[in-house]
Amino acid sequence: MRRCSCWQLLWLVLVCSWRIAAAQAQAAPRTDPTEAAALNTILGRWGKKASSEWNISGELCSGLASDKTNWDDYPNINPFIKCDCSYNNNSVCHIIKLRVYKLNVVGQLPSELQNFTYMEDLNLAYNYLSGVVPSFIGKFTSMEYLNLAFNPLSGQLPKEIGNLTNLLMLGVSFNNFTGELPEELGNLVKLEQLYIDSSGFSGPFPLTFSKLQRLKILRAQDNDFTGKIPDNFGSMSSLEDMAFQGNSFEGPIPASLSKLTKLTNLRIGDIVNGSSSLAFISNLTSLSNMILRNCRISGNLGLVDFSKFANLTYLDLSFNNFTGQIPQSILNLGSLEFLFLGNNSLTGSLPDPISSSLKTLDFSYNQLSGRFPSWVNQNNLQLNLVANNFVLVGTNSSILPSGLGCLQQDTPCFRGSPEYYSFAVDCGSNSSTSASDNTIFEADPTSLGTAAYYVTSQTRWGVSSVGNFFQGTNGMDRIYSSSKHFQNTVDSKLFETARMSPSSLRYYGLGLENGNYTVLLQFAEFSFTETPTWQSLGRRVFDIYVQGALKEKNF
Ligand SMILES: *[C@@H]1O[C@H](CO)[C@@H](O)[C@H](O)[C@H]1NC(C)=O
Ligand SMILES: *[C@@H]1O[C@H](CO)[C@@H](O)[C@H](O)[C@H]1NC(C)=O
Ligand SMILES: *[C@@H]1O[C@H](CO)[C@@H](O)[C@H](O)[C@H]1NC(C)=O
Ligand SMILES: *[C@@H]1O[C@H](CO)[C@@H](O)[C@H](O)[C@H]1NC(C)=O
Ligand SMILES: *[C@@H]1O[C@H](CO)[C@@H](O)[C@H](O)[C@H]1NC(C)=O
Ligand SMILES: *[C@@H]1O[C@H](CO)[C@@H](O)[C@H](O)[C@H]1NC(C)=O
Ligand SMILES: *[C@@H]1O[C@H](CO)[C@@H](O)[C@H](O)[C@H]1NC(C)=O
Ligand SMILES: *[C@@H]1O[C@H](CO)[C@@H](O)[C@H](O)[C@H]1NC(C)=O
Ligand SMILES: *[C@@H]1O[C@H](CO)[C@@H](O)[C@H](O)[C@H]1NC(C)=O
Ligand SMILES: *[C@@H]1O[C@H](CO)[C@@H](O)[C@H](O)[C@H]1NC(C)=O
Ligand SMILES: *[C@@H]1O[C@H](CO)[C@@H](O)[C@H](O)[C@H]1NC(C)=O
Ligand SMILES: CC(=O)N[C@H]1CO[C@H](CO)[C@@H](O)[C@@H]1O
Repeated sequence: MRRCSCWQLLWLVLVCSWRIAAAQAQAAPRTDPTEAAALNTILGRWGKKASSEWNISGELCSGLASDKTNWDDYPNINPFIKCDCSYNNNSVCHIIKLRVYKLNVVGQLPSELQNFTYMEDLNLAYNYLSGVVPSFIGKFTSMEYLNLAFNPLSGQLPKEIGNLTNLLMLGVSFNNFTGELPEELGNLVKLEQLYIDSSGFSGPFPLTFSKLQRLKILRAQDNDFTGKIPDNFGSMSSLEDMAFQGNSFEGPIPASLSKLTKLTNLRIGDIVNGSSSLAFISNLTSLSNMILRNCRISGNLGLVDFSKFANLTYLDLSFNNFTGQIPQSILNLGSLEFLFLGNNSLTGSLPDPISSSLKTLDFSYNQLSGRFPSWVNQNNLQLNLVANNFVLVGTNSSILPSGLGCLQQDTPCFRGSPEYYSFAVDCGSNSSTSASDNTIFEADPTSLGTAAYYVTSQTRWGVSSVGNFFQGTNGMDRIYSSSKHFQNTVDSKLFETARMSPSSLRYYGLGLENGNYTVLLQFAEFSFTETPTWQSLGRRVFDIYVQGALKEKNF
């Protein structure tokens, strides 16, 4: 048996080598020498070598780099290229794709790149490329996919980018640009996806975007865009996914958005002034995720008919000015899982019954009243009812997390009989910690989900957390821990755990004597590194309120 299989092997080897010989006799196509030299220069300067699957030392456009395989099937060959070898009667190869992805390359966008005049797909995302995007970027007129996301690129985005009229996807999220978006972006009429989250842009959004008739995905969160959301956005009729939170747009939200009936994801937030109405959503019935948080929207929510939104799974209308009752039509939606209505002026009592799909209900900070319906008991339902006017006496509130009585609108417990002068919390910690000044920081170990609260057994303090990491990984930890040693503090241990909340996190001192208090909040950063890597890009930004008064903006 053994001998036999050896013979077979030998026979195969012979056939194969004969085939290779025959192919080579037909004169294999050669990589354009200028492009080959440019690539070797670039990768040499960046100190990047190819994996063994790609023959970088010899003919660049050979093997997997030149065949018809999809490079997405070989994510571990990185850096990597793809070539088109059909030029000059199949004798010349041009490099049409280049990826140097997530390799923490430190440097600038090299001028040698401009020799790749046939480039269709350039992916340099997740590195540490600094400096400006050179205007020669406009020469890549064959480019379809350009991804420069997660780099510290700076300066203005050059207007020449508008010459890339074959672009289908442009990604520049998580960079350090300045200035306005060039209005020439409106020339990219084939564009289907545009990612400009957290990239430093400011000023008004260009009106020319209305020309992007094929644009499906527009992500522009967390920049400093100002002015109104252009009224002509309603003509971007292919839009399916639009994300605009974390800017400083003025209201009102343009009514023309009502024409974007293909939208499945709509995220607008943090509108700075003006007042909007919710009327524009009435025909956006394909929506699956609707986030209109902190948008200065007013009106009677009870009069809005949600029954047409059959596919809605996520609805966040928190931090607005809605009045009226919670419409039964919301709670009946068969697909709805997350509902955030906190911080409005909703009145009335909780409706009955609710859809079994619901997992998270946030009604905190409204003027709801009455008793609790039976469903508050529903298995694993996340339910935040703090800061309302519910009737607790005579209600079976034992089914709810304890302490709700102390967390109603006018903190009714301890009225007239305060007991405490201080409290201290080690956020997210499993055990209490004595700090160097002998303050005892109490443990705060309770896992709080998307809409939850609790009050300690001594009713000394409580905490409420609301929000969901949108499309975050399941079970994303809300208590963060680190074994890092923190400098500049003698109480390093206090910083080893922290709570994270995607929308609002509130701590309450209960039963405190009247008087003036000193509030000491201590923060440490332990997620973004200080290394020259893409992991260092970004920063956590939040506002701090004490007793309802804004103390720090974009801290
Ligand atoms: C590539 O382009 C640059 C700028 O046009 C040029 O200086 C360089 O010599 C070219 N060739 C190579 C191999 O980089
Ligand atoms: C790599 O390319 C060189 C030159 O084209 C060739 O001689 C060599 O056999 C190739 N190696 C592999 C592993 O394909
Ligand atoms: C292209 O190459 C083939 C085979 O190598 C040859 O037969 C044919 O004449 C060439 N055509 C041209 C236009 O050069
Ligand atoms: C981003 O730009 C600012 C100035 O605009 C600079 O202070 C900061 O260091 C830059 N960040 C990075 C990561 O380059
Ligand atoms: C490229 O863009 C610039 C600035 O937008 C423009 O002046 C120039 O004519 C464009 N070049 C081509 C070849 O389209
Ligand atoms: C909104 O704020 C901008 C800039 O502060 C101001 O110019 C504009 O008039 C304001 N609009 C309204 C409706 O208050
Ligand atoms: C919704 O569509 C109907 C029918 O096309 C139209 O009459 C109505 O004005 C639209 N509503 C909004 C808010 O655009
Ligand atoms: C909901 O989604 C399904 C499946 O994607 C689709 O067929 C249906 O048209 C959608 N409904 C609405 C109201 O958009
Ligand atoms: C929202 O309500 C608050 C308090 O009731 C009020 O001061 C504010 O002007 C309202 N904002 C809008 C946009 O209606
Ligand atoms: C309160 O609710 C709990 C849990 O559902 C149940 O066991 C208990 O019997 C209820 N008590 C009253 C008085 O209804
Ligand atoms: C609290 O501080 C304010 C302003 O500093 C002062 O006017 C007030 O008297 C203080 N109250 C008490 C009870 O100390
Ligand atoms: C009661 C409460 O928290 N109200 C807040 C609701 O949201 C607006 C906008 O963020 C705040 O200004 C209110 O203080």
